[in-house]
Amino acid sequence: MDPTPWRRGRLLLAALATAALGAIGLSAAPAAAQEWRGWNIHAADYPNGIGMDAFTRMVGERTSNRIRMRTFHSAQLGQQDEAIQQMRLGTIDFANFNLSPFNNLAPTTNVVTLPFLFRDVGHMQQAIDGPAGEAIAQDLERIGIIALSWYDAGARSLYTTRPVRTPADLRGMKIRVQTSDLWIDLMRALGANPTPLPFGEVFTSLQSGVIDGAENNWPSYESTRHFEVARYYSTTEHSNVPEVLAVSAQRWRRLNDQERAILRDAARESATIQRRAWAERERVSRERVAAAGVTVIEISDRAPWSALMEPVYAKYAADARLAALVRQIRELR
Ligand code: GTR
Repeated sequence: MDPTPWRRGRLLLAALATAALGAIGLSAAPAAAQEWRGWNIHAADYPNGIGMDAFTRMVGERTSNRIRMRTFHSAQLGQQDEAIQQMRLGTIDFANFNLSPFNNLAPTTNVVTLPFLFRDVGHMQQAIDGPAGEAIAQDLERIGIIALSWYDAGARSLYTTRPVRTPADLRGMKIRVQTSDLWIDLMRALGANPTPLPFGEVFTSLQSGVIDGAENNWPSYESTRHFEVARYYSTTEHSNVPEVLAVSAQRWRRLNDQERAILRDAARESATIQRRAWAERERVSRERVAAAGVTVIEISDRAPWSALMEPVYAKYAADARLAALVRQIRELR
């Protein structure tokens, strides 16, 4: 039977309302709330956890809880390489990652990992908030990961069970690296014996003597308590590789423009919060390990270290696109 004129009017109004809401990116029926699972390698009180919790809170508020995010801190959802695979499959929805574990998957991440590339943290931020960040975001999107903002990770230095003052002291020492070819070659070029291991296995490997050292920033050295077993920290500051706050492309595809803008803004604001917390935590971590009696070996002359890095640049920044990016980063003032 034909709808009555009255019902026809109602149907028309409903159709118009749906079209109008559609035009501004909302759907007429209230969308079911989405539950998102987030991965974090660090504890909740680490600067990155603080940043992620700020991000999820803002997204919840700004979407009236249509997108409810929960971060599983302390690698509860697995180690880093597995988490990257899960992000690509869409079984983890968002995460904060260091960029090094992407080195073998996204070529431009090698550039920001390169040893002794950045003059200081300000220079690194300029690059990652500018040309390097744009190039890396494109590379990551190709592997199913949407970069939303960039977190600080300070400078990485060596820490060992025996004192290391010069590259010669490193000769033959087994040093843990992240799973990345660049890191393996970098450590080899310094004369060490690189040992790729997940972050969560470093403490016991140091304790049992499987490795003689590792390398990381002050907050990671301190928060993991690696300083209790590797008592020498040599301030080589060999890499300033930053981190990304990212969303799985599987999820991203299903968001409307308004939701995407909310996520991007919240991610950028969370990066400001993370960076502030980072600067503070670097200072606190350094004090804590000094108070625990760690020997800090100040490396004031980095020339003998950086001189050995030529083969790493030759291999990982040779490609024209990557070489151009390195040049562009060096020219940033
Ligand atoms: C930390 C970083 C982690 C992880 C770790 C490692 O500084 O925040 O994401 O990459 O280093 O060395 O595995």
